[in-house]
Amino acid sequence: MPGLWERLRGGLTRTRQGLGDRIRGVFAGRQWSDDLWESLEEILYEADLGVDTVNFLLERTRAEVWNQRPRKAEAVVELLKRHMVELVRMNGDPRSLADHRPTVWMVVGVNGTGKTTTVGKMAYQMRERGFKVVLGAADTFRAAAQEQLSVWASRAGVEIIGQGYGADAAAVAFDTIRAASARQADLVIIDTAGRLHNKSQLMQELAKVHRVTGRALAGAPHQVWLVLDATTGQNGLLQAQVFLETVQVTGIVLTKLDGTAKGGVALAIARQLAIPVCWMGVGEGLDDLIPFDPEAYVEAILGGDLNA
Ligand SMILES: Nc1nc2c(ncn2[C@@H]2O[C@H](COP(=O)(O)OP(=O)(O)O)[C@@H](O)[C@H]2O)c(=O)[nH]1
Ligand SMILES: [Mg+2]
Repeated sequence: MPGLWERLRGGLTRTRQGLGDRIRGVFAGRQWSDDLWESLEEILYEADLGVDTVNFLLERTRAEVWNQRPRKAEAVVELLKRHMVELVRMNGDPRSLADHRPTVWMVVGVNGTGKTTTVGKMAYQMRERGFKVVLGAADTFRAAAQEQLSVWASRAGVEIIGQGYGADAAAVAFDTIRAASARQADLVIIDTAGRLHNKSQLMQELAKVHRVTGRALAGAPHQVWLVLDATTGQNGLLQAQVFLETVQVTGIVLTKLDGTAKGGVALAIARQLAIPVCWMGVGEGLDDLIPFDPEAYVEAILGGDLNA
């Protein structure tokens, strides 16, 4: 099994081809000159960073280039990298568990972004670390939803609580937390629906799940993870907005980074949503969820080979 760094680098291959490799193609071995700004700007735009994020990063980099007057073009890339790392840095570690048990995580997002898959991967990872995990099947809108989560629960070797298709999602969340408390579990992860009959109904349901969760256990949910599909790039950010207005999202899971060149969208998320990206999905397997690390991420999209 390849290590975290190899998996991250592998998952971000297409993004690196669009960003790092192109920048190196233009900059490698060259002296810095101001007409290179234009090439840099163009490459960043094409990587789907968005106007605002590109301007933000380039303004900061420009100010430093002005002061430091680097000779080599590669030195400018190093300055840019530092600003990217700053941008995606998070405070503390939202992935660590709360002091008291159980910690409750709620997973939300548009249908098909990878919520259920992410819940399964998180469960596996936390169980591997020795925690007792219970899953709540609160996507009761689709007939097959609970079954899909059950498959992940058995793969991950954790328990699942559900009431089947059509049940009240908030009641499922409540039950799950009560059962997990009784069994002295460490972590509850609640999967939710991404689609109901209409958007406002979905948002009402999520708000209710959130509220009832807090009634089952004071302080819960401790984290609300919003799952965004990286292949949707900037559009995904627009979709995210409605979730942000409804539930207090505390961190982002960026999925499907494998097979897209839009992995730079993590920078745009940090800048436009001001919510940290905390996890990256790089495949469909149990092991394909990587805790986000700012330095490693920037090195993976812009860098040469760290291992070299
Ligand atoms: N390649 C890839 N596929 C993913 C990833 N995460 C989820 N998927 C796939 O996306 C599809 C939808 O996932 P699902 O978890 O059912 O989404 P949900 O509707 O949000 O619960 C499934 O086919 C998953 O295998 C990822 O990180 N990479
Ligand atoms: Mg699902």
